[in-house]
Amino acid sequence: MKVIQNYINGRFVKGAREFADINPADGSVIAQVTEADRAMVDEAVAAARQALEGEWGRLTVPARAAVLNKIACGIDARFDEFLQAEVADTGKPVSLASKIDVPRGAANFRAFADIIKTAGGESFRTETPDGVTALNYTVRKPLGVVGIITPWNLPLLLLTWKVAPALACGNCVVAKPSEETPATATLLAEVVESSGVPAGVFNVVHGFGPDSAGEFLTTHPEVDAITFTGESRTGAAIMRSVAPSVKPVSFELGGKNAAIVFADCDFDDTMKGLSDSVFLNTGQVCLCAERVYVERSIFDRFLSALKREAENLRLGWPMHASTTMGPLISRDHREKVLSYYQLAKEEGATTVTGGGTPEFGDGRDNGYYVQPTILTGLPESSRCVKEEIFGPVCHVAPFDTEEEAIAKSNDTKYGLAASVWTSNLKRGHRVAGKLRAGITWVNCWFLRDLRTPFGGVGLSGIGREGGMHSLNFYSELSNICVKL
Ligand code: NAD
Ligand code: 6OD
Repeated sequence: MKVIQNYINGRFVKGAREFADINPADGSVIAQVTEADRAMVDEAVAAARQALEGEWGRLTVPARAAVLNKIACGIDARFDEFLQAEVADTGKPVSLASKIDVPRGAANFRAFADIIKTAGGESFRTETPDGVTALNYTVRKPLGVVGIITPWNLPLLLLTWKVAPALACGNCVVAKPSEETPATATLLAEVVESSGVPAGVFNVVHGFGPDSAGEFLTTHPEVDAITFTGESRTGAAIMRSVAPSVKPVSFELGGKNAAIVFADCDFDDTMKGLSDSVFLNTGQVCLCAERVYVERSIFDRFLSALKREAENLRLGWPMHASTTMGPLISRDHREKVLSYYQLAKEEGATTVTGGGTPEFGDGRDNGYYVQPTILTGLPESSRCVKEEIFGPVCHVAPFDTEEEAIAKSNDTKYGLAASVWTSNLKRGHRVAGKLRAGITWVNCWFLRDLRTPFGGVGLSGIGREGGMHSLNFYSELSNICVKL
């Protein structure tokens, strides 16, 4: 049986305990993962701190950018290994992982290599009333040791989204990937090592959250900052852990995203985009739409078309090229999603399609598949309309006026993403400007430019990453004031 190891201070090391890495498509064990205990997390943090003082700390910005580009090439060179590991761990269709997850893993390193090379600073010439003149200018310094905690839905993409800017800014990193999807983090460690990154700069510790590697890392006094992507509730727990040492945090958390569909939309394009926004990655993208508001005049036509889209999804083995929807990540997560399917019925929903589990008559029956599901008829106050489900499911409701659609979309404690579908671009701009979300797409979804700010409002997070926003989180900006 394959063993997935930790990577600490430039060595691949086993922990005292092991846990199973499960293939969600059929429940089989892919590998054993060795869990880092507290002493191993301590060792990783100490190695990272020491590496700050060594060769890494002395590298120039162009040299660091060159290392990042080398890591990107290293991912490209082992594309198939990353692809197979990611698909096996997550159960996502190979067509999706080969288009988004693995290429983005490499693209994140290339993007931040470019961004750090071209980033300028601020400067001000100061003139006081009593005739003193000074020049102020900013310099960027690394934060130090950055703890990175990531989830299972886009494991490589979301890890590299944080590792790349952290390294670009000259930090050293200890990363704790999700216990559900450990494989590509250790593969990334192999690539980082072969790219000539000194020992201790990049470390991977495997394990769980509470009372395991996640908590050991977030409570560690020698970690200078925490960047976390995951559930809002976990973000709150981590906030409590870091509070005593007042560390900077960047939190990318959950969502209950709305889509607004106007009657004047390009119906076919909207249907394709909207269907992706609900069902892509089995609905396990933080940006997925779980609340869809449709202008009443096209409501029935829209519902029938979305039902057809859902029923045309091909639930299959993840490595088959024709598969368009894989399983959920785990047995526990399937129980959670199915409990919402049941709750919807109890809350009075009409289940337009789905609502249960598929039957295959083969090994997939031991996996964690659920049917893509469309609900309608729920009051806005119901739990299924208010709480993040994180599965292939949405609630569709009609609206009569633009104001009503905006008010309903904004009636949430979350605020990560939204989308607006209309051929009237004036309205698209207007509505997008009124939605309370970190990103609003008009006539598209999950179209990402890595230079743009990414993050959420309310329960969806704290701070922004992306482009210069990442540099601002992963570095300390210092002002130098020189009297002239
Ligand atoms: P999760 O919060 O359960 O776990 C995320 C990570 O945190 C894992 O590595 C886990 O081991 C670790 N963890 C859990 N408890 C911890 C603790 N007390 N201390 C330290 N670490 C701890 O999230 P998940 O189930 O892996 O991911 C799904 C969630 O992530 C959804 O809510 C989704 O919306 C959210 N998400 C948000 C974004 C975003 O960019 N806003 C992106 C992807 C996923
Ligand atoms: O595309 C990205 O860069 C990004 N951060 C996506 C997040 C998706 C959440 O599940």
